[in-house]
Amino acid sequence: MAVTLVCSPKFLTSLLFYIYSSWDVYAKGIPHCMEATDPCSLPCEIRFSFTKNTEFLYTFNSVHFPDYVHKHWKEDAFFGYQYLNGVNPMLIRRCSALPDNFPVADDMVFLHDQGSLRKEMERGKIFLCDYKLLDGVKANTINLKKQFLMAPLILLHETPDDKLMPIAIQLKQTPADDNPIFFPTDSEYDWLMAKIFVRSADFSAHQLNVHLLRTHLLAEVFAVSLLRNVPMVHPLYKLLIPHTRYTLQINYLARRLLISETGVFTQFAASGGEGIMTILKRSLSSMTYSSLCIPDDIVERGVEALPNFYYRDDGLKLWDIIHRFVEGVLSFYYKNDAEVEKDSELQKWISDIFEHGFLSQTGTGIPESFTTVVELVKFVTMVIFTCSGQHSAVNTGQYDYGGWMPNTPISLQLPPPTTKGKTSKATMLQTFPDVNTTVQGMATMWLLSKQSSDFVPLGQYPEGHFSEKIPCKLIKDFQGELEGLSADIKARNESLEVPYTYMDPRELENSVAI
Ligand SMILES: *[C@@H]1O[C@H](CO)[C@@H](O)[C@H](O)[C@H]1NC(C)=O
Ligand SMILES: CC(=O)N[C@H]1CO[C@H](CO)[C@@H](O)[C@@H]1O
Ligand SMILES: [Fe+2]
Repeated sequence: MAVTLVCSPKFLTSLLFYIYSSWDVYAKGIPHCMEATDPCSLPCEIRFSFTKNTEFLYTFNSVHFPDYVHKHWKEDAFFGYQYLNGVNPMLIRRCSALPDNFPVADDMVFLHDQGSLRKEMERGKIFLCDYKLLDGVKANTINLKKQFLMAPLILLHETPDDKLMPIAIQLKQTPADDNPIFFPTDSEYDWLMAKIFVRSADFSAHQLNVHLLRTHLLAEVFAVSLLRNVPMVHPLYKLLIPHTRYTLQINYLARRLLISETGVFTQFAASGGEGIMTILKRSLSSMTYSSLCIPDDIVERGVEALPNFYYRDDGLKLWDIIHRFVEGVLSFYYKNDAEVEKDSELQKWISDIFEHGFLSQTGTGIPESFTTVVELVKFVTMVIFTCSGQHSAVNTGQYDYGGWMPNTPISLQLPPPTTKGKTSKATMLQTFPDVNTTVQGMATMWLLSKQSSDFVPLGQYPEGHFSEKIPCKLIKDFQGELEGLSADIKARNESLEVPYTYMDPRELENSVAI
């Protein structure tokens, strides 16, 4: 159905309407975007090629991963696994003290013979996922029916056999008699329903915060600031422009087709409507620089030692490879910190990002200016990593994990159980979204997960912006290192039941292009 929508002649015409040259405010409290009022003015460098246009609109491909999910979606181990290697690996953190609003007592949980909850917490084996971002968000109305969106808290245990198992779920933030804490020892459908409400909350938190804001909208800010402030002959332009390919266009489409008043997300997701802006604003105000830099983020979340965390393993290696490349290129052009400090175009680039992307919030830790080469290298590494590996990690698996609806319901239409022992299979089926809502969600996730044929993999620079010998050599080295990582990931995959490929450099694009 979403496909019919995108194929309409009106949509085709609208594709031709565009401009990028100014900042615009789509909504207060979220990053600024390009101004999009006028036709045809995107330079071809950043416009979709014809192949991509037609493909985005018409092609189909089959993906079989949803069959695997169909088989395993009810399993606790698979539920835990998705916090590491599913589409949202960004939420889980080590739990060293229970939050006050999540009163799980030692004797409530069963820890596979591993002693008390407090002991396991001290050993660093207990993890928390907290969806407080969704607390009090007004849920949508779909097909004239009120929808339900929870703000759950989930406690997970790393078991001696290296599994990550959910041990307690509370669906609302405030403890109360009608807000029970669910356990795996509850009845089959009480526990399953609790997990379903978590998966549905994860859909909204992932799509709006982790995917839209933290990759798409940021990538647009980096790109618009580059186009506005940095001339084509500047090394920063040459280095970053390939990492902005198609980004402005895909974001224009996302605003028009997903989150506009008639957008698919607005109409069919539990957080559609005013919920979108509430969540985006809260997400932006809690977004920090360190959380965008994977080496810092992993340490801050205390997840350095979690087993089977391939997002982390591949992501850290990818970050290092990008960092070495960026360091090589930028230290070729900037011989000392003073050269960074007095480059006014570079300074304008970062100050525009600070102002229009992070709305001048100093608490984010985002630099307002650059004073050293080291700082510049780190920031540019973050930009390339966000536009390539990070976007792939949170984008590519959307249909894999969302293609079997019960694993990722985009909305739910009955409230969760308020007392135990009353939920049945019939309640579960009535809680799932209407078929027409499901179809819209699945068609969209399918479309957004597929790779296009004019895809440019990370580190390939067909436009050849650099001509000097040293940068060209650095590009070759970069490509060689990426090949090596790709080979390592392939070899690792051989022994995995579910291969993790979202950070394989061969499989990911230079830019946020879908
Ligand atoms: C979607 O399905 C629901 C429930 O079956 C129905 O009431 C509603 O009219 C349908 N909406 C559309 C637009 O077909
Ligand atoms: C999905 C994927 O890329 N799987 C690959 C994992 O590794 C094995 C062995 O190299 C390949 O055969 C799979 O295709
Ligand atoms: Fe995306």
